[in-house]
Amino acid sequence: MSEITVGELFIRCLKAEGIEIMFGIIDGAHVPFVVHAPRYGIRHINCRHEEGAVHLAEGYARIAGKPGVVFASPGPGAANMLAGLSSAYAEGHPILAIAATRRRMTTDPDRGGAWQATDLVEMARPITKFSALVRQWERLPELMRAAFRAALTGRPGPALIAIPDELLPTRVDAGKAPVYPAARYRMTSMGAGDPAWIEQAAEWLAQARRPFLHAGKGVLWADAAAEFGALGDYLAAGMSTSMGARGAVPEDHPRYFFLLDMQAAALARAEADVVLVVGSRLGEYDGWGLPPAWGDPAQQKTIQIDVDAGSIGLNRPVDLGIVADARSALRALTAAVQRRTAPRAEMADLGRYRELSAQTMGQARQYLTAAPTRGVNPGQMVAQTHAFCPRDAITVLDGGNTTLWGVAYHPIYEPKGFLYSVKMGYLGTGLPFAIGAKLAAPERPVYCITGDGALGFNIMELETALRENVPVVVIVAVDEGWGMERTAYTFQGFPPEQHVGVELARQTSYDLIAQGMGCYGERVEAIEQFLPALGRAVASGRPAVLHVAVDPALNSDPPGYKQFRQIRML
Ligand SMILES: Cc1ncc(C[n+]2csc(CCOP(=O)(O)OP(=O)(O)O)c2C)c(N)n1
Ligand SMILES: [Mg+2]
Repeated sequence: MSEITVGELFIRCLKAEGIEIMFGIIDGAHVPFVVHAPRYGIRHINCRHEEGAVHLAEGYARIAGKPGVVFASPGPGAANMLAGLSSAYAEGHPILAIAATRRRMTTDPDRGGAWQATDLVEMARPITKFSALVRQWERLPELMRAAFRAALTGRPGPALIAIPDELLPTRVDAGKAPVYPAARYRMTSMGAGDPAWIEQAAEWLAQARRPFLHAGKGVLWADAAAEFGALGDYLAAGMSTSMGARGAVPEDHPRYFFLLDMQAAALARAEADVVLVVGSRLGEYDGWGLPPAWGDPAQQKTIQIDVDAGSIGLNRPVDLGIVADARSALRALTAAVQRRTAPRAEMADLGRYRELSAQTMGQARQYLTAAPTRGVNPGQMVAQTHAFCPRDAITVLDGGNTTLWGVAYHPIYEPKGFLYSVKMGYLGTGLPFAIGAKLAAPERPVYCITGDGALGFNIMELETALRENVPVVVIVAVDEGWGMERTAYTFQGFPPEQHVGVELARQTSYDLIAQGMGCYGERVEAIEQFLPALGRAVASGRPAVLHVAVDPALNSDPPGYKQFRQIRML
């Protein structure tokens, strides 16, 4: 008999899934499992808030292409995780949340007056794909498999496992609850889909005069950006991506249509005869895949490829739905197209669409040239960041209007080069996403462009970044307020003296907060100071914060504000 603790069994279950890193805040209850992590080659990242820890794990999961693991203490610690899980659930990112609970005698069910008794399993249910309490240690491996299976099958998402603290130090016979590798307990690839349907899709695409391809985040999750682009190039098709999948097609590609280039994208899609949608549910920011943002589904053929059967035909009717792994399916589809037709040289009417794009770009440029009355034009801050960072940088956006400037003036060129809380607009995710991303890809530069309000939510994670040696660069646009809400008041017709609750203290120095935590910090008051400061921030080799004083008036009137509202009214 091989005797180990349930805590060690827990770690073995993580190892079976290939977990190399986990996030969280320690509690005495966790000691029996965390103590084994180093021996199994699992690095623990000690965070400063459980919500932040989930965001770190989410940023990590997106870039690493692996589940993010987070643990939290009974009661408040695990409750703090829940807000973070709501993000991962909405965004469709796999997180395994582990919550210790207090002894079952007092908490299952709550006796009344018990220490740290919170019904985490029920609270997590609507924001996870699986949520369960481990009542018998013998079922631990099985429930862990169920959690990973749920998190990683179909559209990914979070799962929660709760475990009573008295179970973890218990010594047990490991032979009675075998642990085996991931490939033996869940689908690791959905394959290329039904070959007959791939042939049908290839037939339509080969005959199409105006094919159009749209990529969702599923393309990134399947590592299929190269295959997506190859098919688009072979067909000389127009291409677009969802907001979350930005970078799946380099945004300087001649046949790429940006989400906020709304008129050109809508027209190109409306005039297509065959539309291929890969790894996207066509949600709200995609205009639901319907007119006026897209063509009439009755007049065009729609092919949809998705790993999740439940996402097929969800928002736009399809003519052909293929449940498959995006990369395998795109490879098979491209080969089948190549057997039918020669590569196409040109996209019909590209010039006409590009005229519309140029008009939109022209309008956007006006914002860049506006002179600030004090501080910096936030658009110039973003444009200079863009010019500075290499093509393979990972850019993280956070904040209100700051994100609109970021979206307008910072094209993304590489897959997995862009992180933003698309489904939630969840302030405070930026810094933790950036740290998680850098942990997953230490060789790629990571820049977080954030509002001052947004940075405040999880700013203590700078200490995490310093301690764990994760040099991310944070560029904070300081307009001393919740800028987007100033815009919302103005938009609704209220003058500045009626703007309740939008001001933040002008005394706050984010550069000094960073320095106070041992990070690099510098203040920028004029645009000429920006690039040299950015260079020094990167050269410091430490986590860095550039406090950029932006003109509050300019920041209250960013490009794209109306378009963002407009999209959400379709
Ligand atoms: C967690 C969370 N709380 C509140 C909001 C509502 N909200 C959206 S934008 C915004 C203002 C953001 O201010 P800041 O981060 O400073 O960026 P700015 O608009 O000033 O550029 C607020 C409060 C939200 N989206 N998320
Ligand atoms: Mg602000």
